[in-house]
Amino acid sequence: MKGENKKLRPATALPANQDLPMTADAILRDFSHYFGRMLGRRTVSAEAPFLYQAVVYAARDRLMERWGKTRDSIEAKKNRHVSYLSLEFLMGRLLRNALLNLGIEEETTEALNRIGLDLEDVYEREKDTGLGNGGLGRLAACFLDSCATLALPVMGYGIRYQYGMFHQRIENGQQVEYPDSWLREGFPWEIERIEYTQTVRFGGRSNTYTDIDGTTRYQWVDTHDVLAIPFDIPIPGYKNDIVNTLRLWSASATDGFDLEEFNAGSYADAVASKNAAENITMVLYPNAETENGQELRLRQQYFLASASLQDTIRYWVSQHGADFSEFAAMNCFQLNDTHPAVAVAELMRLLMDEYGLTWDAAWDITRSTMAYTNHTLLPEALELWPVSMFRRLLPRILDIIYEINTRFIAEISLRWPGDNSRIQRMSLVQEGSDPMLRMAYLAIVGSYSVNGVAALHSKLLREGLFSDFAEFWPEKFNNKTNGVTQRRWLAACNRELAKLISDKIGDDWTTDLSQLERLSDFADDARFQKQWRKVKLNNKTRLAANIEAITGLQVSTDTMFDVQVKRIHEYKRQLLNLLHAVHLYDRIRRGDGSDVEPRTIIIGGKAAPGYSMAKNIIKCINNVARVINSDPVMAGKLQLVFYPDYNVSAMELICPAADLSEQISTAGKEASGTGNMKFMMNGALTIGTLDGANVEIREAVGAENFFLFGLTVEQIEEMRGRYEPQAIIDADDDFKRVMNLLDSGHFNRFEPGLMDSITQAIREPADLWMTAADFREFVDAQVAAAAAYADTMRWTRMSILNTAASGQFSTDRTMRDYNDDIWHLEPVVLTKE
Ligand code: 26Q
Repeated sequence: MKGENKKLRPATALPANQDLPMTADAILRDFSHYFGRMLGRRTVSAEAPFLYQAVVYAARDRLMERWGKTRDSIEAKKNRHVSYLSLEFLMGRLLRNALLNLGIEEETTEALNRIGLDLEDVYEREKDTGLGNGGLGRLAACFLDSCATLALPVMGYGIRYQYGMFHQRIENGQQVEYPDSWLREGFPWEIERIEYTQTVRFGGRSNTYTDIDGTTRYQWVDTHDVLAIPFDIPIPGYKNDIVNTLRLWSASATDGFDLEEFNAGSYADAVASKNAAENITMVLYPNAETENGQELRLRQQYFLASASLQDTIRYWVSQHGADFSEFAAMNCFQLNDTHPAVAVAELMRLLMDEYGLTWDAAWDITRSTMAYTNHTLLPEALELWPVSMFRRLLPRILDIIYEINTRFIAEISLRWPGDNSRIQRMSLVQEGSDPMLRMAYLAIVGSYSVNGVAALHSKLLREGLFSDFAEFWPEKFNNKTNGVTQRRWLAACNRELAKLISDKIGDDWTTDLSQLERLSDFADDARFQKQWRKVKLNNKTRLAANIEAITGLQVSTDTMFDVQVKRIHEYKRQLLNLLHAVHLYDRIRRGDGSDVEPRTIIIGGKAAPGYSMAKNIIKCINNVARVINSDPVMAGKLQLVFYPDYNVSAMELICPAADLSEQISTAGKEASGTGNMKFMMNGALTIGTLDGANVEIREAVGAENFFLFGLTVEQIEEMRGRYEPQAIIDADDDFKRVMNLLDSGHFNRFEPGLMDSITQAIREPADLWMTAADFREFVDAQVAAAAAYADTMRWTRMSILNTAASGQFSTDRTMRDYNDDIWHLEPVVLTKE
């Protein structure tokens, strides 16, 4: 019998299962099977998670078939493919998107209706997968949707944090963080693939030895090893039967973990010490760009990089043996910011130490497979790691980075002999009493492509932050303007608008967003305008109900919904928005509000737990909101809402309901922004500075349909050193009154000093964000926006034109651009059985 078994080929596929029918009948049958037989439940109640889980399993079966076929087709063709390495994938909920992309939303609705259930309630039962902080993480999620839809063989690699982005509650106006235990009730989308477990090493020391050919080789010994266990999540393309993979790594202790360090008597302590290994993937860092340096964070980064690269190499060797001559032609690693940049050195290590390649061969491969995307212009946000920490945690990786640096400096010296200051500027090591590794420079030196995320951002990278590198390697630098997926951010989140659009121009826009242009023909069509307004009103009513449910506030849908939702950060200038709210309050209170257009100002976002200024801003917004909302004089004119626990699902409710989108960062600070695109697509108008992708949004929609204000990047730079905010305040009566109100304690009667930090920041000549400089133009732009809103026909026209012009902000376009210039992938063609 044993002999018989051995004759089986090790990887024989089972005969393909019959395709599951996509009918309501079949879905209901499978739902009942999972609910009753697998989950073992009898009575259906919408509150319990089981109902939702059984629906997921029924959908997942259908994904599973397509997943297998996609994998087979990729393997058969030996297609080139991309690994997208990211510490964050902010996926949000998955069910609605999966049903939409599978094309079975109606059938599933019907199936559940038959047993008296509502699919919308089931959707609401799903927790957000909050494995990201904000824009960068959500961008990765939109990329995955578009790659699957374009049939591009792209696999996401990330970390399966046990705790995702914290939940925010507002207690006494202050942010309080609560853990996000999103896995507690189980996560039915994932498949644990223990067969692809990898081992990641930490600590120990680097050793040299001479091999049989007399070559000096390196060994990393006495390490503390941690297992990386992959969990796969299916990523369906839109109605194309493609299912790609998001692979998330979870840390687990090896059986021998630290056992040797304990004597026999403390066996229980030794087993308990497994925690140290498993901590690596315990929690997502909710940091602001500028907080750096936690050792556990470095462990996470290396853990992701090493496990993912080993996984790719394992697959390569299974297909090609240990011949790496074609590896670079078939693989690309896209680094989502510098967070996984240690992959540059880890790939070198694996190729040299594990597979015996020479430095030059390994370096050729590394430099032609790694590509780096930068997401920030704030110089203080560039990642630096202490050399000392690397030496302790990743000694062999440090050797390799030093060697990369030595050779790189030799290259610079050849081009600019004797230019020592240039060498110091460009070195991967920032010298000092505590020398630091510059991860962005490692990423640039080790990559064949470096891109920014909006035209302005990429230009500023070349001219500023990375100018030395752009001078050395101009051909590496390029731009890839961000986008968002219209499947989630229009088709799924705004079904009523989606239907109105499809009724007018057909539904090709779901995979070709440029089709939306055709809406501009109807911008002045009175009947269409009326329908357009009706949809917006319904969405506002839906959001108003949600706001009332979570805050108790009743907001009036007869007002302009003026929205700013995003992480709280000084550069995003929620404070400028607050100053405007106080200004409107002041006008109305003084009886000067007869021409103030009624508004509901909605602000939402989380502050990094250690970012005290951001937390103060939240507290101040809440204090001002309480005064405004309880003043009867404001009734019907002005409301201010702080929307708590802002996340992906909240945005799905918020962006369809917004009239005005606040994109008011200090010019030159917001790399791109992507919320701006979601709002535009859903017919909101933008009030914004010339920053990030706002520049391209304004070009696309036309200056007359965009409320521009504020200093340009050049003017901001020009003003530094001679900025006098107090003089600006003194010269502006409106501004003076706003500051007087804030100073007077009007918003903090029983909390003396509360407003001091923000009023000081505004008056600070060294204020990096120059909030005061843009106050007057911002207020004037708001007046222009209010006037436009008061003219219903004009506003509706502008709203339609914004949606119509949003075509280029689809991640389908972004992914085509990445593919044309960086990846060069062939779309997967599904092979017939
Ligand atoms: C840093 C140190 C330690 C731990 C975490 C971090 C960390 C985490 C997240 C640093 C940065 C981030 C996220 C950055 C981010 O979201 N950037 C945004 O990326 C978007 C997509 O390109 C842009 O649209 C935004 O402009 C940019 O701010």
